[in-house]
Amino acid sequence: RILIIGAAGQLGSELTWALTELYGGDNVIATDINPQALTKFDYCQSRVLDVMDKDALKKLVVDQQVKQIYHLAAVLSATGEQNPLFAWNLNMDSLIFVLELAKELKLDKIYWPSSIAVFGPNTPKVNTPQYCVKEPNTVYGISKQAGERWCEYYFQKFGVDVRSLRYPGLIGYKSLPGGGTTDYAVDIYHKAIAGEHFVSFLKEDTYLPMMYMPDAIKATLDLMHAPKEQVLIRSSYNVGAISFSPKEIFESIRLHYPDFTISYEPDFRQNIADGWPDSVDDTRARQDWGWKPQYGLQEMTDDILKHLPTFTF
Ligand code: VAH
Repeated sequence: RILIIGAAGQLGSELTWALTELYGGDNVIATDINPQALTKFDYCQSRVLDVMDKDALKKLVVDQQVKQIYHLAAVLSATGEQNPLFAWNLNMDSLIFVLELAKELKLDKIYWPSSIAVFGPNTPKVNTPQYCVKEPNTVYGISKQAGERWCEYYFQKFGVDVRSLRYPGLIGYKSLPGGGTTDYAVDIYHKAIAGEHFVSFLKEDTYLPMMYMPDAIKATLDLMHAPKEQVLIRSSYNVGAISFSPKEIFESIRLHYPDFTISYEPDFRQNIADGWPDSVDDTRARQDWGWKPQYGLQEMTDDILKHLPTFTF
């Protein structure tokens, strides 16, 4: 069976639906700390699970013959800055426990998301390389950088088949973001459809690497389905798709909503975004396991604005 930890999050929701589609509801167990959020999963199994409850997690893995774990539970970049030690403990303690469990119980595969947050202010900003200086200045970024080191360590030392992607900002209409610095790029669509003015917490020309959720799901499943010998990077792969600024995504939406308006009120998240790349070099993902994004900015906006008005959460 496949266990998803943090299934009710922005990425978790969509991965859970995709994995259920692929493997059938009996083989997928969606877990999250938030019981209400689990009600959206009516085609797979679901249970409340606090990822910090190690005994409960181990019991679930053993009792349910779990062979793969998608460990998505984490405190994201913006929230992490409000509570640094809690974020560090949750993000790191839970990952190391999952890796330890994989080693002890010889699980087949582990998926763990990294992020462009591993890069910092002195990383090359344009076409950021797979290998480069990484001095993240957020707790979230530090935890993702340390997490990548642990993943590679457990692969090299104990043969744990753990795989990872450095996601850019993820944008989708089927779930809401949870405390990240790229959340504005989801919220802006909801405001446009509601006919409301949008206030951007980033400056109009702040470029960030972004990805439409269908591309993120495809990248994740392509990586997880790749033959082991093709997964040559066991820290985490750069994956890119689109790069845009708040002004550009606003303009792409205004083609559909001519009266839509925006203003810019940068807050503490501007500082986080300024330390992240504008775009990433994902040559290795393309070479090793055939990564290829499908969606550009306008295709994403057109697809979201086609579905979001009638999507029920
Ligand atoms: C965040 N959405 O903003 C996440 C992601 C690249 C951004 O890691 O924290």
